[in-house]
Amino acid sequence: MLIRQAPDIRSSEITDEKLYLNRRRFIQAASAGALAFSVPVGEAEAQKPKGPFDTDEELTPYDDVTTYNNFVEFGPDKSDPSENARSLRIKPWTVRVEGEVKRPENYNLEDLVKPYKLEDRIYRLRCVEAWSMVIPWLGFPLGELIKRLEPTSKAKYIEFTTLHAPDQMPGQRSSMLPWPYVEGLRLDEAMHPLTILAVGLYGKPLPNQNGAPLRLVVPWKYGFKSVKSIVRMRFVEKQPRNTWAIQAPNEYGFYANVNPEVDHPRWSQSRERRIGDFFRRKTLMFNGYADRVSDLYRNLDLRKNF
Ligand SMILES: Nc1nc2c(c(=O)[nH]1)N[C@H]1C(S)=C(S)[C@@H](COP(=O)(O)O)O[C@H]1N2
Ligand SMILES: [Mo]
Repeated sequence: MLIRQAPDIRSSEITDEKLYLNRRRFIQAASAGALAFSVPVGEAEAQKPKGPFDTDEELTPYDDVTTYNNFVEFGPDKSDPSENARSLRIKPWTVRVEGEVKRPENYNLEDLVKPYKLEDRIYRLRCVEAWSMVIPWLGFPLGELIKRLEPTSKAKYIEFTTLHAPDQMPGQRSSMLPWPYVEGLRLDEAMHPLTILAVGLYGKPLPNQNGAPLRLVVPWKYGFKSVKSIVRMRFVEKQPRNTWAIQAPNEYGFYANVNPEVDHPRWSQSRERRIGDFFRRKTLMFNGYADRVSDLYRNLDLRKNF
């Protein structure tokens, strides 16, 4: 269940790499999702990491990124989201911005995203849990959007909420988690340039199972912080409660910074399996982004604030 046979992964890796690297023309993605953007992914661009945070590690194949998912709204198993997420309707899509902010409004997704030149915005980032992947996200820094929305001086945190639509999300018809899924960030974490809102991956609009049409990506935190299919962003004074901390407060906290030195109550967090690899590797502090983000937590006991 957790890993497939190594040879299978290898062959799919080769196919996907080829597909990706040979995509020389502009991808007209308008018909595939809610967003009408076109992204040139040429051979050179694909091979050369160029963003300030890009890793040069091997990308996880597209097929794995889009079939090994956690999205409990579509079922508890890693294969469920890719099988069940077709029922999600992402057009039209509205994001409600509210709370301690000067420009509260219901934003049409296209309007929210329009100012960002997405063709310049490919982020090759690691994400981690018990398994890990390297994904070329397409998106923009959340901080740029926050500046545009102008939070008031009272805003200390942002709460993000996923769509609640049991007719489209079969998992929401059961009580596996308290719905809708909610996550939060401290404002300075949200403003950090490594925190991005993703609208695509591998040069294409996000597949539904990966959180279409808009999701968070916070690469130095465990995967559950990266909330999918966002319909609301609320600027608040107090630390929001987040779904997994509500569900299992002794196992999951608010911060969820990747910390190999602190065990989860039921398992070690010191190693991870990179999808496609046979052996586990050491998990790095802050998922390898410590030099970029550890300053955010100077005054925080990371053992207590997990
Ligand atoms: N709405 C929502 N967002 C979610 C989840 C979820 O169940 N529902 N799962 C989280 C967890 S635990 C992980 S590991 C990542 C997985 O993202 P991926 O499927 O794109 O790899 O999504 C996160 N975002
Ligand atoms: Mo996860």
